[in-house]
This record gives sequence, structure tokens and C-alpha cells, in this order.
Amino acid sequence: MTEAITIPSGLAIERILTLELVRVTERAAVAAARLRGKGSEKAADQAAVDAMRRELNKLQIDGTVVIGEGERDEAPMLFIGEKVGAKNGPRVDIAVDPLEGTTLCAKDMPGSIAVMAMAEAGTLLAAPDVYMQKIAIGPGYPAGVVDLDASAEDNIHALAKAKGVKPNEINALVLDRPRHADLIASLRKVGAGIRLISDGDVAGVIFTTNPDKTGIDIYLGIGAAPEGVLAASALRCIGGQMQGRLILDTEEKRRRAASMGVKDPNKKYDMREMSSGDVIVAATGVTDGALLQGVRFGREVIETETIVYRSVTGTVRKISAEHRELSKFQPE
Ligand code: VTB
Repeated sequence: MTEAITIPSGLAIERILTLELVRVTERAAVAAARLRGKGSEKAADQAAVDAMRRELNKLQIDGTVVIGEGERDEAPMLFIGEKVGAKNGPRVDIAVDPLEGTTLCAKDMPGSIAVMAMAEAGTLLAAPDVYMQKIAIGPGYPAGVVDLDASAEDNIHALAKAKGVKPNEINALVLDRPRHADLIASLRKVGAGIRLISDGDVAGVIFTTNPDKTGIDIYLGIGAAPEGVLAASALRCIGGQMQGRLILDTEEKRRRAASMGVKDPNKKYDMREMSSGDVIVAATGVTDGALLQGVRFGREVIETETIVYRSVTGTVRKISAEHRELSKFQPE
């Protein structure tokens, strides 16, 4: 007789939800991918939002959107505070970016993904849609080797020393924006390599976890805050270090942040303050990219590739799926 496998109830829910999350990002990715290269960021994003919301509402969870498409007055769907799920399961925080890299998708350029995180209720930083100054490195370094408040030069020197290489052997990833001119100049001064990306800094942060493969040791610069919380959640599952600070440079932004529970507008958040509890993160490729293959449309099969991270065990799964029941991708 085979012995029954018993799983502690809290964990069982989480484990099962891992695959449920994959389904959600797969649907969003397929919906967005139909609009790949069609030149409309808005249409692609909307398709991803609709599909993600539809799937989310089928899950046996009592979810609250903490990171979403915007605040209630500006986003009709997946707005911050929206309740999602069938409401008959565990209370969870939900962070979504149904289409991370809308421009990449609209232009059919590499790296757009559908991404979301699900976490124990009350454990994700409720970040308003403002900018965030970020720094991230992968696992295997002593705590505090780099710091958001240190100069780029000092950070590269410290990281190089910890890695046992010269500063000019360190490669940084930075969003290609005019606001990063000084940062880029500082990195050039120490001879670091810089990969500039046009969008997609969730994947950018994740790249630091595998420098041998991605060639990226450190992510630096200013990106969007919601993407920061998603990236911090993924990084926590693998290991690594990340810090972020919300850029609240107007009274209006400070007021918005305060209304979402931000007490200190200048706070430097550690990765574990952005994502402090059990969390699962899933991302499905929309366009081809270094992290994930994009959606492939065949005549009878749709193929997707998804990566899913789980903090409790540190397990990272890549799930290649062939979908044959294509009607599931059509709105009911
Ligand atoms: C980044 C990037 C996103 O926004 O966070 C960036 O990861 C920052 O905003 O993919 P700006 O474009 O305003 O500089 C995206 O490019 C799009 O959300």
C-alpha cells in the first residue's frame, strides 16, 4: 500500500496556486501576443488586462490588488484595491503587470512579459505608480555589499572586489533614459560595461541572478515602482539583494503615497520590506526575450513559456506549454 502524502494545509494551498498563477499569466500573454507588432500599446495592454482579470477571478482566493493598473479613478480594471478571485480561499495580496513592456509588445521587440505575484495578505508594499530608484544584485554576495545611497563608482568597486574581478569586468543594466546620463557617466568612469534597455526592468533585475548566463551583475537606476515590487518579489525567491526608494517629488505624490500607507516618503526599502511574506511570482513571455520565449501561434497549438518562482522553497520552474484547447483563450 502506498502511503498517503500529507501536505501542511497552508503550504498545500500555496503549492496548488503556483500552477494557477501560471494559467493566469499564460492567458494574459496570449491575449497580448495577438497584438504583437500592431503598434498599439493601449490595445495590447487592455487585452492582457482583460484576460488576466478574467482568469484571476476564477481562482479560489480572496485577493486584493495591491499593485495594479493604477488607482481606481484612472483604471477601471485591476485597479489598486480591487477585490479579485472567487473569494472562497486564502486572503492574498496581488501584484500585476499584465503587460510589462507595452512598447516592446507594440513594436514586437524582445522582452515583453505578462507578470504577476501573489503573496500572503498584507505583505507586499502598496506602491503608488511613481518612479523608484533601484539597485539589485544576484545571490552569493555578503549583505550590504552595494547600497542605494553609495555612489555608482563605490558600488561597482565593492561589487568587483566581492566577485574577485576588476571593476571593468562588472556589467550593469540600466534603462536607456536621459535621466540616467549622470549614472551612465559614472559607470563609464570606472570602466563598467553597460547594457542599456529601452523597457522591461522586472526582467532586468532578474538578470542579475544569473550573471554567467545573462552577463549582468548589477541593475541600477530609476524605473517604475510597481515593477520594483514585482522584481523584489522574484528576487526574494532566488536570493540576491535589492533596495528601492519611491521618488515622491511632488506634494500630490506624497499625499497619494501616504494614503496608501507610506509613512516616510524618503524611506529606503530593502527587498524584504517590499515583499515580506510567502510569495509566488509567475511571468510568461509575450515577445521573445532573454528570460523567456514569446508566444508561438500554430494552426492547432499555441505554445507559451512561463517561469514561476516560489519563495517558501526557492523553487524556480520553467513551464513550456502546448495549448490545444484554443477556445479557452477567447473571452466567454
Ligand atoms: C520601467 C520599465 C517598464 O517603465 O519601469 C519604465 O521596466 C520606467 O518608466 O517596462 P519610463 O518609461 O517613464 O521611464 C516601463 O518602460 C514601462 O512600464
